[in-house]
Amino acid sequence: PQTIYRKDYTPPSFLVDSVELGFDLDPARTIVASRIRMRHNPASSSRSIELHGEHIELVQVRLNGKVLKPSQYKLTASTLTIPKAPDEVELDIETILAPQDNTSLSGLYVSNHNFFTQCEAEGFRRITFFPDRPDVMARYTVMLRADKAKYPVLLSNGNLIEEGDLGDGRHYAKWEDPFKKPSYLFALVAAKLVCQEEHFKLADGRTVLLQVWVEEGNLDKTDYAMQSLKNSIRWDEERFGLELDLDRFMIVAVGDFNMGAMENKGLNIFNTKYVLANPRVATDVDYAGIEAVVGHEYFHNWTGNRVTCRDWFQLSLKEGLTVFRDQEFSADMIGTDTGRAVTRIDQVRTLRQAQFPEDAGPMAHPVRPDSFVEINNFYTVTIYEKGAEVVRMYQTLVGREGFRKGMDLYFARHDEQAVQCDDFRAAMADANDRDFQQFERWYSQAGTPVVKAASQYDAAAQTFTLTLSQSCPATPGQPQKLPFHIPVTVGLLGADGCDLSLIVDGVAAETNSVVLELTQAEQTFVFAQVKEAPVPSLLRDFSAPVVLQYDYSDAQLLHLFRHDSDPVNRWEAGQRLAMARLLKLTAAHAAGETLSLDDTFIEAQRALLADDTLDAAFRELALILPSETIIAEQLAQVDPHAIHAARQFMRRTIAEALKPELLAQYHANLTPGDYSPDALSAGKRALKNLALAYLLVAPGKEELALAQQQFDSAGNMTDRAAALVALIHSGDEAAAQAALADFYRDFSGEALVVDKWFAMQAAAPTTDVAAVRQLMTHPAFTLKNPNRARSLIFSFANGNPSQFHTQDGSGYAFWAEQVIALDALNPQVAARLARSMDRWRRYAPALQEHMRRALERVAAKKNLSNDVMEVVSKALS
Ligand code: B3K
Ligand code: ZN
Repeated sequence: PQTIYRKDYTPPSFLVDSVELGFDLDPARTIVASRIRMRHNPASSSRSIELHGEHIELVQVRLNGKVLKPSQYKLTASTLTIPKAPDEVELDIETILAPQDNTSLSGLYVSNHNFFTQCEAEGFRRITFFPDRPDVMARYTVMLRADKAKYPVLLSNGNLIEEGDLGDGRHYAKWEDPFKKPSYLFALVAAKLVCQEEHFKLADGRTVLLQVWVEEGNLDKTDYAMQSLKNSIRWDEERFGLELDLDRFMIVAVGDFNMGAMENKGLNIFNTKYVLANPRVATDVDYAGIEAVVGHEYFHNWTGNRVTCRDWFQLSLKEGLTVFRDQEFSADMIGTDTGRAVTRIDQVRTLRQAQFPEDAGPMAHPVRPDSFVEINNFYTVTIYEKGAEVVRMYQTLVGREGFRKGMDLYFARHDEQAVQCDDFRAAMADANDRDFQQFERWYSQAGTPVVKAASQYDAAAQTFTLTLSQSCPATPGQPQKLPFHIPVTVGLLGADGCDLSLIVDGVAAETNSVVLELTQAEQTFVFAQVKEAPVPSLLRDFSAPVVLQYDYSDAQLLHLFRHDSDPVNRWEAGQRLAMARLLKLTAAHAAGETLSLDDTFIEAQRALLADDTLDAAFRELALILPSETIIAEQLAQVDPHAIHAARQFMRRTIAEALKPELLAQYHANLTPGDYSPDALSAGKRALKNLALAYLLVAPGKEELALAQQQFDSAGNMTDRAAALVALIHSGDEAAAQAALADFYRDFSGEALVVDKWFAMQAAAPTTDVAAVRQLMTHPAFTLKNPNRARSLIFSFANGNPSQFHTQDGSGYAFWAEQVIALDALNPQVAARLARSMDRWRRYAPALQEHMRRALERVAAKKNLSNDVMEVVSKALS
């Protein structure tokens, strides 16, 4: 496989003014006629037309009306080149494809008898020959023709300008997109679907048509997606002054989809998981996911579509920014300060669970990568979540208003252009008169920076001196790193728990927190008029995606855990207290010692649990122990069984010690009445269900009865699923099996709920490889549907460490088999599963050996996709 480098970028030789596409849709033989008007790009020295095309049959190509002979062009498995073309060119190209055989779900494919497309990043070339690169932006007109009874709904980007019958049982629809766009934003849908629709008034007075399209029978699950879409439109108007630029905006749900959703211009296509919800089938987490993803795809209309990426190395330009926007949207929708903090804590957990490990592993890459083999492998937590952190840091450095000024300048400069991350950085710098030269390293250097803090209090001088130093571990291809520009938000707590007022390096801060800018390898900041020895609250609101090290004593952490005015750091103090204990317990277990837990931690948890002045959602987060994955990341050598045993011990000890409080909270946080997914109610359910989970760690009859009762009488999926998980983890195998059978019987017709049913079992520590293999024989299981494959196989490999990493290596052998089987169907999904082995070098030697063999077995497979090959060869290198 060939590596593609950012430094090799060259401008396109020809620019496209317009594209007319005609589709005669047939699952076995779809004919695509394309007319492309092109002109030579003065910025290019090449005169040859370079088109991409894959897995499609070329029927004919005409240039300015004349049929080209095969000698007049060069056709390879992935390109069509026409040398020495004139300045102005009209190309007519006819291709044939078989959507029903397309199991990769990239390009034009069939899902449950309906047609859908997915073109990002490079799927358009599976439909027709085209300069399939994001810096070629053109206007599209699309004519769709299909059987009317089978495909009554024909959709594409933009506006419907004509529709009618063709006489032979077929009909047509013609769509025109008024905006220039890159090919990756093209979409069509030809399907038997129904829609919920609404006319919606924009801030500028225009009325637009909003539609949510789903399969018949799912119409009762579209309300929340529609509501979220309307909220998104309003929010972008208010927060960023950005308006919907089309007369019509459509969301379409499809059951077979590689990722969450896709922002095609005016025609967003969604995984059903992020559209369909009603209280019976969807959990609070599902509702929050729908709000976030509907927002995310809608916000792409400006950050991604109107202003797009010059090349795929700039992917985070649109993804990091759009994730930041959807995060802010979700936070603003809750509206309260703690609500905002709760969303922030969730973001930090995701970073630690997934992004920090990526940044420390074989696939580590900068937010703006320098090379890749397969771009689809780079839709990563680094590009998305770390990218969002980078955008957030601008806002931390220049403030909300300054950030808005930067955004305004970005759109003023680059509307309808394909640009680079540097252009965004320049807009932020210029609008705020700031120097963001050094900030560029956040884009070019991979790895998670480590910030070490040390402090000294001088009682006589009343000064508090904080020394911050930074370093960043080596990552593949980057042995040495230069200092980053790191905003470190700091507050100081007095003995009474209140924030002290701050005077830093002679300047009085306006608020209780100050943003220190760490730009050197080491820097010292002096706080003046500090009347008492403070406890520093460092990296408030997680102001930078770094690992912060400070030698806190337990007493200091307990102080922060009780009093910090910054809820994120309050939570963080609890995590630090827990982590220190988990690491000790893990070592003790490995050494065969008996385990014990001190009262200090338990008492702190007891006080927090009973503190009704705190939001339930916050208390729930503060009570969750760091995950086994996050614990593993702290260790030079990972023993998954010791980690599991340590964490389970700690859970059991807490559960036993806090039983009365847990029961009290269980009952205090019931949410009777009609279900509502709002943050307050969801927070109560989360705390109540966490209490239930704890009570079921080592349950007696009463606790089992409580879970059973909740399972039987739950009025919503959040409570039902939580009760089922609690029963599965209770150790009462009979109760678990009975509940699982009931659940399946009640929900076998709901694909997304069946996914949950598989996922819960896959992640249970009682489920071993043999049990997963058994589940694969269930009639509802199929590898072909990505959601289903993820629910069982990914949940096992990534969510059940103590069973996946068994001593005999059978988990890894299973992994290798499934990667290979998936690769034959869907390389993108297979490559995601391949990532489960990223951290193999950190495991105990015996496990490592099994893991290496499993990786080698995959790497040795003939005809492996580039997708999987890139992942396993980087892991092995
Ligand atoms: N832009 C798409 C992701 C496409 C992934 C292609 N492998 C969804 C999103 O980020 O909104
Ligand atoms: Zn996105």
